[in-house]
Amino acid sequence: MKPNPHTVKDELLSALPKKSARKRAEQIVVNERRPDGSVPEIKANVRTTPGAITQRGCTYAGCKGVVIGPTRDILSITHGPVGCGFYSWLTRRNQTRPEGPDDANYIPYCLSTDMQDEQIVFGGEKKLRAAIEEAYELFHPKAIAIFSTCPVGLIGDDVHAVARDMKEKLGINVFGFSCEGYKGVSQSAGHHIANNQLFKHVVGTNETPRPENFKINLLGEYNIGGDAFVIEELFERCGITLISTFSGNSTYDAFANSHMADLNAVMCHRSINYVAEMMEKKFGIPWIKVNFVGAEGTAKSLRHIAQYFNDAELTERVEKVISEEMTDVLKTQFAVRSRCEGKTAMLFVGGSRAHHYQMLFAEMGMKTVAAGYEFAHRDDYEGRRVLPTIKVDADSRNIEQLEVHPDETRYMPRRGPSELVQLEAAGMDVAAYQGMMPEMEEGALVIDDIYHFETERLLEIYKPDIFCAGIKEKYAVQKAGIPCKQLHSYDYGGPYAGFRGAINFYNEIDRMVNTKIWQYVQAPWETEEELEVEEIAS
Ligand code: CFM
Repeated sequence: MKPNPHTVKDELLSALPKKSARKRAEQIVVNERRPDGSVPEIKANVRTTPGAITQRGCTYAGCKGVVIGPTRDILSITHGPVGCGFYSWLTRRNQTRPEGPDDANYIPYCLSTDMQDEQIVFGGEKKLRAAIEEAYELFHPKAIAIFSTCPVGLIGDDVHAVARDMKEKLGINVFGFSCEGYKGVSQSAGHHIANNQLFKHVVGTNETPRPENFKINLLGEYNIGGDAFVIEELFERCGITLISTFSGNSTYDAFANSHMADLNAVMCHRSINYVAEMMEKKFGIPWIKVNFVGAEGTAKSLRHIAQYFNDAELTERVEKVISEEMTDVLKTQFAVRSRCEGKTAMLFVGGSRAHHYQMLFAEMGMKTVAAGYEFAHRDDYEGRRVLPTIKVDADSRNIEQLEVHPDETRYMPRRGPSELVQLEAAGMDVAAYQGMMPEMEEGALVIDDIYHFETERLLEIYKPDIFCAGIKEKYAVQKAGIPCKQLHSYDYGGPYAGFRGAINFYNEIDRMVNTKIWQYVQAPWETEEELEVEEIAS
């Protein structure tokens, strides 16, 4: 029997003390799609209840790991005790492809100032300076980025002053990030901090003209498991020029030159919407939301890009690529549907994938019965139309909000107001994102910042055919006899983006939900033998 989501919600809340339950209730929502297109309000981007086991990461992780980490030729130095650097070293599967033997790639390295008690007491700026000089001598990079960890903020080291001095001394770009782990309620704060500094210190610093046609930036695609490689290849076949990707398979120069693009295509809205907005304001580059997860999403996104440039030849090439790819996609879809139709999935991950991957499951005939984000904001759930109603709390106010104005010489609106209206009339959302909930079924459970206790209860109540989360959840889920697909790292698989990625995903999930292995999972304490031992003991 299908569980009643309202009863499930009450059940999840019943474990909490009254006051906590009242607060938590606002973060658990049963989805409705109202006639005016709105969805229920959900509380998001707020502190986790102390004591709850959260899936979240820290602000440093969002800045150093997520946004800047995938860029191969910015040398990253973690200013702090060695653990922060060590444990964030190569833990995300952002791949990169240097163009030749001379193209720098620092991703395999881990650089840390290794702060000791002495620096905590007397300050760490001197050691940071020495570390930057040493790193420069060793690598001669184009740019160095410094990332602050919790103690740096607590003792008040001025990483920005050090960066300014070293920039002057070394003659390369050096910039710092005040991304102390505690700075926000989750890694989301780190995204914002990374966006700000990239925008201030890098974007627009390389004026090399780009004579090509159909120039775009892809924002919020991090090349996990090679996703960006698939998308890059699609663009190339379509004749779309990719100036830069923020930041999968990216380089410093590409960021610096990114203001030459005529369109920003935003894949992960949560992590990079700030750069999109700031580039619009400063340079006049419009942005649209795209999604290259799922064959349908990929086709739609390519079509929207073509529509934006409004060129017959581009449109023709895009249509040709789509039809070439769709034959195999549909063949695999047909095959897996016979085995997967009607099966159920739950997705609790990050700030954008819990939405995007529902599309892939739908293409296989599978239903998402519950989903949620770790650190998304209300606009990622309900759509950007709720932005004016989002209350700015003390935690958000803590993060710098850059004031951006049109550039005196370089502001050039790529599309006039009437052209933008036309694009919107043709079904394109310019500077808009509809959010996850309007695309979820009525009655689906939406849970923000899910607690581990809730994960376990959901597994027991719904017994979904697959649960998608990360490495911290994976083995607990599998011990419950349910397969877990990691949507952060792809379990060492992928790519899952684009058409070929979709085929990969269909096949992988088909294998996972149809294997018989899980019905043999039995915990040792569930066997008779164990019970007997227990009886003797009692
Ligand atoms: Fe964006 Fe990401 Fe995600 Fe994200 Fe992430 Fe990631 Fe993610 Mo892990 S940038 S919000 S902070 S799509 S690392 S590539 S998988 S939680 S859903």
